[in-house]
Formats: sequence, structure tokens, C-alpha cells
Amino acid sequence: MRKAKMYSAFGAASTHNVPLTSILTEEQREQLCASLGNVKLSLLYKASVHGYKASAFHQRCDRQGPTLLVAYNRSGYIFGGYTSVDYAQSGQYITDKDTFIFSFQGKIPVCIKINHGHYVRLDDAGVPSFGQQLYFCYKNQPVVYSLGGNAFSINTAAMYGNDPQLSECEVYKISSQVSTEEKPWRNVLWTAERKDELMEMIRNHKPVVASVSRVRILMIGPVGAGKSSFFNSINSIFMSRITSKAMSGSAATSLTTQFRTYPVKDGREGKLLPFVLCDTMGLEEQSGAGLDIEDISSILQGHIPDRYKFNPTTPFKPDEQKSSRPVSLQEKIHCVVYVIDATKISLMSDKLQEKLASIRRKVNSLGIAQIVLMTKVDEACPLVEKDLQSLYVSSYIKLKVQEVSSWLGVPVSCVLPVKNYSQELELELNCDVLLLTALQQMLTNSIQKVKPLYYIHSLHTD
Ligand SMILES: Nc1nc2c(ncn2[C@@H]2O[C@H](COP(=O)(O)OP(=O)(O)OP(=O)(O)O)[C@@H](O)[C@H]2O)c(=O)[nH]1
Ligand SMILES: [Mg+2]
Repeated sequence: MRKAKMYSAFGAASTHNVPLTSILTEEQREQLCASLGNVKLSLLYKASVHGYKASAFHQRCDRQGPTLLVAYNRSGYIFGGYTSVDYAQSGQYITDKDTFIFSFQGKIPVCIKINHGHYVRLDDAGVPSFGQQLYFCYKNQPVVYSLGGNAFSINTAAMYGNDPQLSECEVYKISSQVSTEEKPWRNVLWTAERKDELMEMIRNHKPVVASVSRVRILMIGPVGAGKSSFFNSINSIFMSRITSKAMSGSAATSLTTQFRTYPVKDGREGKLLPFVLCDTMGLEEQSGAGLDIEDISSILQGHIPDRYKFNPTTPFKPDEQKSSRPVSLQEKIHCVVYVIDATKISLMSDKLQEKLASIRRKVNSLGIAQIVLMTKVDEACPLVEKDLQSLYVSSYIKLKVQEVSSWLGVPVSCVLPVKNYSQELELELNCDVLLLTALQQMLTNSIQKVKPLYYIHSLHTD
């Protein structure tokens, strides 16, 4: 664990001209920033210095844009809430779909979003509150008060151990930390010609080994990382319209529960393209939950059939007769793609990192090519959200690519940032160029890198 470090909030003058210091450790600060995208926190208000009075809070926090409140109670809980709408004492009821409350559970802040149809607060001169449910500095005292209600599905025992006595309450201003490189760190031609060229290269891709007609690409990654969405996105490009054949969405456990092998056609009536995207259930940190490493091993060796329903508690057992049949090279996996959500890189738990490392060791031992697909670059960086073409000038994305490359032990050149189609109704050229570039890299990286041993058996049987 990193050493705790105290931060001064630069630019925030204190009442006594002493720089305000935050209690958050560097790690906690990083975790909170990561939950909010690429942001910077500066301390505006600290109740132990400025007082627990609503007026003191408003004096320092009104009209400051998005803010994060962090409270500490006597039992050691760290919890609070985020609002993207300024405090302004307007007298209005405020709707804020981005608001959330959080509580650190171990090292990770667990966030709870506001339920649909609820106001975040009445914007009055009162104390800071969330969902007209959770009141901080209640009655101008070092106390948190839970009024009950349905705006947030709160469990006060889990959130703050049912201990309402606060030892501190801090409010941070959130500002986006957009910095750009002078020159793009990768060159991309964002043109229709480039898109056509990439599609043509993919159509005409010839796997190195003649017996392999289609490169089998296996997508592995945490729950909700965007594995199914990547297949949907590639399928959409070749179908020239948005498609959603694979179920995608957000859930606590994996939405994908079956092993699916998806061939992709070049247009509705077109020929099959020379690759198959294999979709798996998401990885979870606990053992006995999510995709199992033994199942991955069976998939890699081509033993698991399409539509096999994963059972996290019992790994796949091949039936005796079939398993004695040698598996042809065509059925094996030729490229493994680790799908990683760019917004979750710093939130990845040690257990999940360990799981990924053991998968990496297995894949390495078989000599299979490996690529990292870094998804949700739009959510990770506001600059990229505004304009996808800013991807390779965003210093933040560059940092994330370096981070993921070092903890997975994959060269930076093998980390491919993309934005999948998620809510769009129409295709978008910049998205297509990135997605196709990633697919093209997967195809060119596969097979060439495979160790001969992996194939010896297969080549004899093909
Ligand atoms: N903004 C944005 N959203 C994305 C992106 N990729 C996926 N999503 C969204 O993230 C959510 C999860 O995506 P899925 O494709 O279902 O993720 P998965 O890895 O298949 O998840 P499981 O099958 O549950 O393990 C969906 O709501 C997608 O719309 C992306 O690049 N940008
Ligand atoms: Mg899925």
C-alpha cells in the first residue's frame, strides 16, 4: 500500500491564512478522482477549520461548479457525495442525474447513483444534503442525519457504520484536468478513405497458417468492460448500421453468461469475414465467481463449444469421447484480447489484477498473441468525449495506456484505445477508424507470434 500523504489544496485560502490540508491519502484521492473521470480536487471547505455552520459552508462552496463532499466519522468511515450542480441558494429543487453518494469499503469507494425521478436537493441556505435523505452538518453540528427516503438505496450500516458523529467534513471543488500533448503520440488518419482501406485490409486478411481460415479472437475482461459491445460495434461497421446482437449493458455480475463465437458477415448478404470474435463472461475478483481460469484454458485449446453456459462454481468438463478427439488449429484461439475499461484502471482491485496475471501466464505459456483493448475512452477523458480525434493528444489517455501496459506487462504498442458504440443510433467515422484499427492489429498480431509447440499437435491433425 502506498504511503499516506497529506495534500494542500492549492489556491484555497484558509480563514487563518494557513493552507488547508486534506485528510484523504493520496490513494483515496486517486480512487475518488477515478470515479469522477479525469479530474482534479481542490479543497474549498473544511468543517473543523471553517465551522459546521451552513452559512460557513455556503460562503466557501456556493457557485463553485461540481463538488465532492467527504465526511469522516469517529468509527473511521469515509463517505460522502458528489453533485455536478453548483450550490447557489436559488430556492429551486435541483435535478442532477450525475449525483452519487459513496463510502470507502476497504480501499475502494463504492458509489450509489441517485434513483431516477428524485431531486438531489432543495437549493436553499441549509446544510449540504443528498436526495433530501442524507444531511451533513445537520443542525450545524458535526453530525450526519439520514432521514430515510428512496432517492438513494442506502444502507447506513454499510455506509457509515450507523455512527452519525462526524470528526471532519470536507468539500472539494472538482475541475477537469485536461492537458494535451503538443504532437499526437500516435498518428491516425480520420478519413473515410482510411476507413475503407482498413475494411479492405481486414476483408483480405490471410492467416499465416493455411489451415486457419478465420482468426479466432478471444475477449477476456472484467464485468462490464465492453467485450460484447466491441463485437456489436465491429458487426455494426460491417453491417453499415448499428446492431446489438450480443446483449450488452450494466449489471453487478456478468450479463454475458454463455461462451459465444461470433462470425461476422461483410454486409447482410456478404461473405464471412476472416475472423471470429469469441465473447466470454466477465471476470470477477472473488474465486468461484465470474469466468474461471480453467474455463479460459479450455477455451484457448478449443475445447469449449459455442453457447456453452458457464458455471462459475464448476469448470467445464469435456465429455470423454469428444476430448479424445484432437482439436484442429482452426478451433483454437489465435489472439487473446484483454478488454479493460479506461475509467476503471486505477480502481482495479489487487485480486482482479492477480487473476489477470495468472491468465496472462497461461496465455504466455501457450505463446498466443495478446492485445489490450482499452474501452470507454470517451468516459475517461472529457476532451475525448467532446472530440474523439483528441484521443492521441490527451495526456490522460496516454497515462492510462502506459499504466495498463505496465501492470499487464504488454508493450504500449499493443494497447489499443477505442470507443465502442453504446448509445448511438448511427455510425460515426472517427469511432469506426479506431475500432477497425484495433481489429486490424489483432489480425496482424495473431498467429505470427504463436510458439510452434502450440501448433505441433494441431498441424498434424489439420
Ligand atoms: N461510453 C461508452 N460506453 C461503453 C463503451 N463500451 C461499452 N460501453 C457500455 O458499457 C456497458 C457494459 O458493456 P458490455 O459490452 O455489456 O460489457 P461486457 O464486457 O460484455 O460485460 P459482461 O458481459 O457483463 O461481462 C454497456 O452499457 C455499454 O453500452 C465505450 O467504449 N464507451
Ligand atoms: Mg458481455
